[in-house]
Amino acid sequence: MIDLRSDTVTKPTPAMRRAMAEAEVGDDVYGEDPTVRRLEERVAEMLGKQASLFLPSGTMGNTIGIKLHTRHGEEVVCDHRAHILDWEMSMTAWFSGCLARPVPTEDGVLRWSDIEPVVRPRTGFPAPTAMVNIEHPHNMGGGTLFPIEGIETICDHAHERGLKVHMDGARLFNAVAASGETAARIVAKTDSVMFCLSKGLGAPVGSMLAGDAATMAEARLYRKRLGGGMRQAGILAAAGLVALEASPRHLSDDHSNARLMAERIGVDPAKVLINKPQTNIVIFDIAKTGLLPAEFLARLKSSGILAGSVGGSRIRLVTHYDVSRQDCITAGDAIASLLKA
Ligand code: TLP
Repeated sequence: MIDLRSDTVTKPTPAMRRAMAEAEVGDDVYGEDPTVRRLEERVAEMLGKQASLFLPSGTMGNTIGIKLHTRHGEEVVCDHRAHILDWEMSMTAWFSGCLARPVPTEDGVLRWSDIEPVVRPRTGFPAPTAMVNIEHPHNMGGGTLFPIEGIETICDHAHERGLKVHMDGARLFNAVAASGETAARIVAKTDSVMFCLSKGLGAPVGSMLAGDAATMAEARLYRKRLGGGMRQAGILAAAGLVALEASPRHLSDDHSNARLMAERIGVDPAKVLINKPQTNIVIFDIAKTGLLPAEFLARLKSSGILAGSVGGSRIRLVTHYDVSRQDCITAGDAIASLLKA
């Protein structure tokens, strides 16, 4: 099977497994796991933030990020296809007691001019706006990238208005590979950032949340409340450290494989693909085939290809280090002939 459902399906590399077997560990709820500490220090250094926190998942990172910057009854501005809005079990409401204020965008990439009109003051009638969520790269937008100036402008204006900015950077290192900017520059003006070790970087488990030291000390308490206090987690952090060192250099291959696959799919690309891939995600629309997503996916599966349905008539393919260039050619051609038929 060529598994293009997500980059979460990657298996740990032999180097990760070795590091896991040999990891020095302690009880991380007591703050005594040396490998977790090493990972948290390394991530803080790479991102230019004072501190970071190792977490079981990206969803927990976003949940805590939102909690840190809001109080019950406030609003969180995001785009209308944001992961926090559609794919995280309404944690914004469930854990933080806040409303999401979705702003329509073409491709997930917000501009301050989209955000400004929905920022609500503390006048006693509307729910006041507390924060802005930036998803970079944008998953359901098709792996799209914010321009660095766009991120900086959003942060500057948000801060002037007393709002915080959280970055859902689940695939931050894909953004680094595609844009050539450093991770530290991308996140410099954000108040918090989450990224996943377990997506394109290939670690089996784990995400990181970073920000200033006081905010991360508070984040540690929310992690415990959510049941995310892990004990000898150094076994997992060890794989994360390998992922951080070894994987970023392979991400541009994933991006060129995604572009290649999109080109092979390319029957009438303007009408089928939602955009030209900038990172490792290809999304296309099967509305004109007259097939339901489940039918289309079943036909692909019978040709040895796994893809995912991401709402409406949209199908998503995600490249990663466990699919080769040849796999992407095979998948692209199979999809093209299915679309033609
Ligand atoms: N995304 C998953 C699914 O949930 C859709 C995927 O296969 O792409 N932010 C973004 C932008 C994400 O894409 C994801 C996972 C998360 C947060 C949540 O991370 P996890 O799955 O670790 O909770």
